Amino acid sequence: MIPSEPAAEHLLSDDEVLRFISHGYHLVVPTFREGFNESICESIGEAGDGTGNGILEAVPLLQDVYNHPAVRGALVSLLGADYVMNGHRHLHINSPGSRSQGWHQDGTNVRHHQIWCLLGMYYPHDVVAERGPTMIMPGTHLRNAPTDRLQTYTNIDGQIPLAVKAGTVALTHYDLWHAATLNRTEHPRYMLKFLFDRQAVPSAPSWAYDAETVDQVSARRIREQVGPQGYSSDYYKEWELRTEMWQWMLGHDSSVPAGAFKDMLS
Ligand SMILES: O=C(O)CCC(=O)C(=O)O
Ligand SMILES: [Fe+2]
Repeated sequence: MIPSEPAAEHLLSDDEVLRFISHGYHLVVPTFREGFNESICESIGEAGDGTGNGILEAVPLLQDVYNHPAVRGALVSLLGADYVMNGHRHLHINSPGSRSQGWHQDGTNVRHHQIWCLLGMYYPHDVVAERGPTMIMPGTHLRNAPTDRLQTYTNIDGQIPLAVKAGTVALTHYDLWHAATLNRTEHPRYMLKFLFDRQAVPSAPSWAYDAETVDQVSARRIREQVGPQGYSSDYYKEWELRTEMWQWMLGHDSSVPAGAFKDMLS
């Protein structure tokens, strides 16, 4: 499948982009051809663990996941039309009887509050709660955390297990806190992790921007409370960070040089 510009219907709305800014993730549920996810599972079983960055060569069909118009629509909306797939990717096999991972943010602990990199997690089979879903904590892409302390946290009020339907692609901000959970079933849980990089500071919205309703939508989303209810001074900081990220996405702030944060991530 040759990727082309996503049709307008596949671009995210203002509300979806703003929801990503406040929650740090967006789920895409593409409709694949009959038997597609099953074929991927079979090929993964044959390729086995240890393919590392070679998983795309081992299972070339995976390219169709990220070329799917609904997935491309979300990627273009969040990263701009010229985004690129990063060379790092990994098949995460969560085997029966595994233990939970500690909470973590991927990469070195240099965080930023723009959208330079997305983690794309594709699940080729249904993931029920018992089959070791990835746990995420919405909103934490704006919470810088010491990695050594973070891994000692256990259950957090508001955490969400990605118990999803086969074919789901979860796009998260690179800094979102997440962890694999224990697999209580007799079947391995597969997750394909691919990274996507933004190439340039936004100069204009790359999603389905609607000038008529955008102010109303943004006012609501920027102040939305994500995570545990109750007073926290962190919320005030978060509202500022969301405002800055939104202005940046709209193309109103070019003070961050292109690539400045990408260099830190690599
Ligand atoms: O397998 C998962 O659900 C998450 C794995 C993960 O986040 C990691 O190994 O960095
Ligand atoms: Fe991770």
